[in-house]
Amino acid sequence: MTASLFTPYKLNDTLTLSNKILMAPLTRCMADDDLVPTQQIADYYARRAEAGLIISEATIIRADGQGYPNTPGLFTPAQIDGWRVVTDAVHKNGGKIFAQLWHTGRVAHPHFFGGGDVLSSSAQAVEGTVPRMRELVYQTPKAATIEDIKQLVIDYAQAAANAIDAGFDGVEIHGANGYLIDQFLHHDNNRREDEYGQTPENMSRFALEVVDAVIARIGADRTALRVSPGAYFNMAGDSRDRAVFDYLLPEVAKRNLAFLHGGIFDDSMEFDYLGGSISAYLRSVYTGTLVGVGSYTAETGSAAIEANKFDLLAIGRPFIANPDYVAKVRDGEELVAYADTMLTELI
Ligand code: FNR
Ligand code: 8K6
Repeated sequence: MTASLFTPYKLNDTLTLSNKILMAPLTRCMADDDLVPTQQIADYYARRAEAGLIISEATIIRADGQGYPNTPGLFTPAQIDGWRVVTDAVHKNGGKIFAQLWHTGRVAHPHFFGGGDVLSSSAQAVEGTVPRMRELVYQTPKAATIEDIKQLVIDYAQAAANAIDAGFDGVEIHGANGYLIDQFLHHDNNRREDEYGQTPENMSRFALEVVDAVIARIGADRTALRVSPGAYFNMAGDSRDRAVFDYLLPEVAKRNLAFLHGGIFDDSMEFDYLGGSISAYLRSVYTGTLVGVGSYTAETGSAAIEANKFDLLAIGRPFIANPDYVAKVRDGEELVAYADTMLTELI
């Protein structure tokens, strides 16, 4: 029933995965106060090295990208050294690991970085308060200037270079879930009237500039992208968003990235303006390797791969509950059910 997950998968001439199960990026808020990953975090990832590829928890590219407590960074020498301990531990156990590069945009809060502006595509605040820090109300962001945008692109590329320096096998650019890059891709947030707004080409410009800058530093073989064409988190959907992704994704496909990854919690969710689920929509517009995700089991994910709905399966919450997820699936052993209470500990 799950045999299709256990064959190797060649991403490109640089990287071959030993199986088709990816560990999805999972924020754990457990880095130390300098946003350095700890030895406990290294041990946590090392226990999961049997995954064909681990994608790290979202990792901020610079200080003003932080929106949650104790999320790790990749912009100081100490953070790079801390991640090197993680990647060494994963490699020692025979695994591979990509860093997920993150800037939360308007979901950032100055509480975490000592004050200053919160940047986004436009001055549209996200509603509500910061999870786990309920007293913090999100503030209205500053619309990034052209100068700000140029610097952000440079900082994504530098974080990618830092990731390689830290021993990662590659990076996944976090363009999903309503964070900075996604804030340019949806009309709910992007109200710009310059070359970064209004048309699909303009709204895709920032995402493609980041992708191109990262490729220039570390190579397309080691670069991946996660996107949420259906807005479902930190953002409202708009039927005009479809045209943005219809333009963006074939452009991304031309760049021969390692893979494209959907960003969604439940892939059975259907979006009217996309004509169906996230994976079905991505498959229809994107020609490269596609990672499916969102409330799959090994059985349903394997069946979806056999039906050619996507190529690789990312597993999130079950990997929090089962460090030995891959071995359990392979051996047909029962899995421990995930519960939110497990988030307080790194098992
Ligand atoms: C997530 N998810 C997530 N996504 C992402 O791109 N970067 C991240 O850092 C996180 N962090 C995160 C933390 C926690 C606690 C959860 C539950 C989820 C989303 C995750 O990668 C995945 O898309 C979903 O969890 C759906 O997959 P599962 O859990 O149904 O297999
Ligand atoms: C405290 C840090 C958390 C950071 C990342 C995101 C994790 C969230 C977990 C729950 C989120 C829920 C969202 C979504 C909607 C689902 C619709 C099917």
